[in-house]
Amino acid sequence: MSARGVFISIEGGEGAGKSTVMTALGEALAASGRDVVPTREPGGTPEGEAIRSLLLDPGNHLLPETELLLMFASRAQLVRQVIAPALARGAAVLADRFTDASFAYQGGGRGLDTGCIADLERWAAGIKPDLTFLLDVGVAEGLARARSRGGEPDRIERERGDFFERVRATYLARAAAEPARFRVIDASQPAPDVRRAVLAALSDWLEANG
Ligand code: Z5A
Repeated sequence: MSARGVFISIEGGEGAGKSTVMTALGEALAASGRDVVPTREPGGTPEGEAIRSLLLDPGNHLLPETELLLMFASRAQLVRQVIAPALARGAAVLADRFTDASFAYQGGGRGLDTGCIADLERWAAGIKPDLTFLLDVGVAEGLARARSRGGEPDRIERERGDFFERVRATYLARAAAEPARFRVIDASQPAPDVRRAVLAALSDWLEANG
């Protein structure tokens, strides 16, 4: 665990319900008197948001390597400008995605070399979450939820189902390899049940670590 604030990330595939869970965790941490700093990736800084537009614009034809480097470019800004200062002053940082997403999407989904991603993780991010919630839902169900929101799918949402199956499998493999950090939540449950499961896991974790 970090020596100062707490760093919590929320991960999952399309339509897993990260937004709902971010809100629930933020409210619970604020109610316990913590200064809560929510972030999102790619994005979270003015420069990172510009990189996000580049990454998600369906009109751009990015190579997998370019995509990976842009994810880490956004993350390098976010860590240094927002996350590290917040942790240093004792805040609880709630990250809507962090490095696990690069392993899942660019490693699992695109097939890029995991060793290169691990090198970037060490060099460009240099920090890992203390606790990671993986919201796990079947690909078809997650995509249906995401599509029910309407709007045009972004560049990555246009990928085929097998891409998202590899993303999901990579997330689950990472969670199995690091059980102390990950809490896998069954996100196919109704939203109030997901919320309850996440808050119970947070409370247990804070009792043991907080
Ligand atoms: N990406 C990457 O490739 N590599 C990286 O390193 C990083 C990211 C950091 C943008 O991320 C894209 O960048 C993303 C991964 C990639 N790719 N795609 N595609 P993002 O996090 O900003 O976007 P997203 O993953 O597309 O978010 P999302 O689809 O909005 O997912 P969500 O936040 O988990 O979903 P939600 O908005 O909370 O819920 C979706 C809908 O389902 C909504 O209508 C809810 O009301 C509904 N919902 C939520 N929970 C439930 C339950 N339990 N039951 C029924 N319905 C529910």
